[in-house]
Amino acid sequence: MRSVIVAPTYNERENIEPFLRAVRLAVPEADVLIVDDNSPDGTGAVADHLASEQGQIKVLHRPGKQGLGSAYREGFSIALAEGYDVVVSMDCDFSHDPEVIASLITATCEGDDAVIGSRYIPGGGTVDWPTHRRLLSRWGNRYVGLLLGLGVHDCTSGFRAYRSVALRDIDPMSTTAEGYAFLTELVRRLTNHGYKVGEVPITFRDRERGTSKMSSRIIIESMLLVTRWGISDLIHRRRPRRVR
Ligand SMILES: Nc1nc2c(ncn2[C@@H]2O[C@H](COP(=O)(O)OP(=O)(O)O)[C@@H](O)[C@H]2O)c(=O)[nH]1
Ligand SMILES: [Mg+2]
Repeated sequence: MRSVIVAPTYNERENIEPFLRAVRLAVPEADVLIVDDNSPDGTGAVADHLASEQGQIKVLHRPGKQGLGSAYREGFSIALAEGYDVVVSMDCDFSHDPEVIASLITATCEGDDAVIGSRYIPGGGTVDWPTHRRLLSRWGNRYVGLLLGLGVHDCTSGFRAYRSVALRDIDPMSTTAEGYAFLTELVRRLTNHGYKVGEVPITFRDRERGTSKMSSRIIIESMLLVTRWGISDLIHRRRPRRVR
């Protein structure tokens, strides 16, 4: 099983070195693809240096900040073209514990087409997150559950492993969302295609270094898209019933 960890970075200078070291220790056999959007703080150059020092690390340099969804689209496209069996996605700010990567990869080997590190199943949770972030994430996921009914408890967690066959089939490159909606859209496509999506409990810790890049624009985008998909699902589900 060849696996690659795709990690988008924007202004993560203080995190990138400890992150890459922790990943190497946790999953020595996995490769890493950093997708850096020309971080003004020089994250990309630090990543390049570590890549030449440690090996098994590639750095994709993009010209400027284009959003999380766009970074994953490009990162996934490279990972799929390079023939990895499993593609892992995660943040590089230690909100996602590198120690959990192995259990996500194992779950894909044991029958799940995709596995989500979930905060909202027994054993999972969030630590140190400000109340407004906690409420937004929790209620955002409840809203997704209510409208889309995907049967997944944490659709906005970016800590995941995908079997490449399933990821390729749902064509992430044809998505357009920039932020959390991108993550929800992938779950929606996976379940619509009949793929088995598992969940592994994780504890999400607020970052200790650097700052969040998520904006209210991203949150609004996410809510609007989820609402649109919910309405569209409703219409499409009703249509066949009316015909019959
Ligand atoms: N390449 C790239 N990475 C991004 C962008 N926005 C966020 N990231 C990275 O995506 C991950 C999650 O972002 P973060 O701001 O921590 O989101 P939060 O945890 O929801 O507050 C981090 O590793 C960021 O550096 C972007 O526009 N481009
Ligand atoms: Mg973060």
